[in-house]
Amino acid sequence: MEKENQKGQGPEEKSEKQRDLDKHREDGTNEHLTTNQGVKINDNQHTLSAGERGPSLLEDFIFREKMTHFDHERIPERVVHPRGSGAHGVFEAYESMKEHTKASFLSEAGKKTPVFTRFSTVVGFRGSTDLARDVRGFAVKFYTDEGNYDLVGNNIPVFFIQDAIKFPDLVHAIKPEPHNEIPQATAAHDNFWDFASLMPEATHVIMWIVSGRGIPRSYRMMEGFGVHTFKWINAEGKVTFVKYHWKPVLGTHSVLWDEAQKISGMDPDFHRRDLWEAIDKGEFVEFELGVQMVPEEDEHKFDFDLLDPTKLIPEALVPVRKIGKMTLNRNPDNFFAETEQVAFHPGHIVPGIDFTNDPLLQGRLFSYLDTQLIRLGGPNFHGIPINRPIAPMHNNQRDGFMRQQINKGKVNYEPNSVGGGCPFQAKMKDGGFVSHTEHIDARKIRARSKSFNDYFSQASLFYHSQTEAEKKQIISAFQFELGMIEREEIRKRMVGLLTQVDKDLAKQVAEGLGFPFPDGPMQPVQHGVPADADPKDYEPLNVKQAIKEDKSLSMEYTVKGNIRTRMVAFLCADGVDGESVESMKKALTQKGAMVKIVAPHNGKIKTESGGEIKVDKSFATSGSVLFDAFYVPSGEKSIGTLKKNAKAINFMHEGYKHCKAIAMEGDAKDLLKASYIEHLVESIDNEKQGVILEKRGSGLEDKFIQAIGQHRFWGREKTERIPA
Ligand code: HDE
Repeated sequence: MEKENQKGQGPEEKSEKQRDLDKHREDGTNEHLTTNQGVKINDNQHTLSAGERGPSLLEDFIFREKMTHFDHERIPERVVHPRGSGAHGVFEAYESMKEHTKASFLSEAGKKTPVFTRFSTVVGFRGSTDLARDVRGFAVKFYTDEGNYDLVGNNIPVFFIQDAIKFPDLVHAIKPEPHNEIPQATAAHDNFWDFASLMPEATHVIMWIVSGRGIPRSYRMMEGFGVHTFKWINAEGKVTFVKYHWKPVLGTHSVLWDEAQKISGMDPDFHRRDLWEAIDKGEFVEFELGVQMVPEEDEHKFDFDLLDPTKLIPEALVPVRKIGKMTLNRNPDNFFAETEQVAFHPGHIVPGIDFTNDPLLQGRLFSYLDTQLIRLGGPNFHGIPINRPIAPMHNNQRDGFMRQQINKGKVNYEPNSVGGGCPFQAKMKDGGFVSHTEHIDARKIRARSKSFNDYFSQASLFYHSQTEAEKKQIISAFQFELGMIEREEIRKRMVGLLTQVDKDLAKQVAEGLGFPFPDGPMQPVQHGVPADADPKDYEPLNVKQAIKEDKSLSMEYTVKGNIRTRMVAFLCADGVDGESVESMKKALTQKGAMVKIVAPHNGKIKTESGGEIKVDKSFATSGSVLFDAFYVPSGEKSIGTLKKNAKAINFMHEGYKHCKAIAMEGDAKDLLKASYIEHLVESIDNEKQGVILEKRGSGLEDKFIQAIGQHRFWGREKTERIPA
């Protein structure tokens, strides 16, 4: 058997990090089974025992080693973001950013830096569904030539809280409740909404989570954000504030909540599988890195505080400048060794980049190293292959559990003369890291600037920037989330907060929850305040945003027309017209879409002309929610069989209800007669609404490709009446 050769980077293209990892890669193909000491094992089937029916012997070092290792296989999962998926790749700078930062990896056009990226959900445990309504983590480790730089971001640009000291409360409130560990991977329970309703600063992020952003279509189709404002420093010491953005080349897309719930049952690894399969097929994953730059002197020009992590800078005010591209092109060889053991830390920065005084970021700088100590078992986690920098590493840190490095020499202190002063400090001109010498003259206090008290204006901006279809989803998401809680007073408090965002939104949510919306004022906004503080200091500021809406906040205006890696189901049965299958398949795959044959049974189906087609999925193991679009090829017998198959009919109902592109060739449209959607299809302008009913040769393929590129057709009427 040949040793496994990973798809992705060929040996000649291998990055320095890949060559570094190669030293640790192990492949047992054509090798003997051995103990950890390298002793070849002759019998892996039986424990050493006293006779055939006698007791096992303690001296069996082979058994003991194997069992002991197994007994210790588990490590604690991450306290947040435990479920994730990772991939290797490369970052390539588009242009030199030297004018603004001395960071070497951004210093010249075309410069390449290896990366490892991990996407994650936040709340669910390691084995939970990918489709939870949640924030997604988007953490990138750049192995730069000046040391590792970690950009540990999320797919939502704002956070729940303004101060790190509230993080344990937030996480306790959102995780399963402590007495019975219910519910899993969801915020839809009393504790979270109780907390949120008392933390008005969370309102903005909540608006994002209840929108489609909380249920992405794919890790490859979501934006990423650094969230905090960071500082860039150039060689002259000049500061520029930056906000980071990752823009997916395939656009930003989501699923609907009804789909998310069903996918969670059918394929809880949906996002994990999607990422893995795309890379495995050579469909590498691309994100452009963008920055919003604000000169230091403009820090106070905005009607919000740049240090407040519950605020974004609207793109309409400061455009995003695209400065490079990340391409994820290689799956990990081993999930645990790489994806589980990778240790991100916002404190891993390189010269040219620095922190701001965002109080959330400041707290994170403590938490990440602290958590790795328990999660990865000690202070030497930087020596685990996936975490090691490619930049040389020398210092006087020594010992500790699982030390990998063999530090040579007599000297382990500094200053020293015995070792000639080595390793020596680096001058700034030689790349030595120097913190930005910000002037601070302050009293020690526990308080926050009043400029942080605008809790609602950007939540309103977000809501008002959504299309009608997106607003509808937000309203029904609130109705679901708040409908799941038991305490009426929490619901009312939340609706009270929503009145600050948009009255009509609050009214519709209240209606769905079944309580009358008060004509008069709702109860005042409540907030956790320090014991001796004056609650007036926490009252919301009434800030008017400079703009009323910003298109970049709606997903409607994302990239369209690209159907690469979109999943299209072909509904077929015995007797299908083989040419109808082949010509559509050819047209779609030429554009990069993925086609799966879905049929009543696994194995093969026969075509009208006696040929055979391999089935990818049976109706028993599949469903419309796993696809972006579906096509029904012609073939009288095939259509006749599908008509009698309830799962096939349900497939169509769901696809229609979820506003996906549909194509039916020739007599295939007869299948509509067996469905509930026949009269709905009649009442709409089919093509405009993504239902293509044509014969081959009349532009069927092109029209279908165009429709898939539109992703969803919100104008379909009465979809809520479809029994699916
Ligand atoms: Fe994290 N966060 N976080 N977080 N976070 C962790 O670190 C923490 C925050 C983010 O794929 C933990 O290694 C605090 C914001 C990602 O391995 C922990 C606060 C953002 C990941 C931790 C925040 C993030 C983490 C758990 C508030 C977006 C997964 C395991 C002060 C900008 C990284 C670990 C991966 C993971 C602490 C808030 C992103 C406990 C205290 C804001 C993507 O250290």
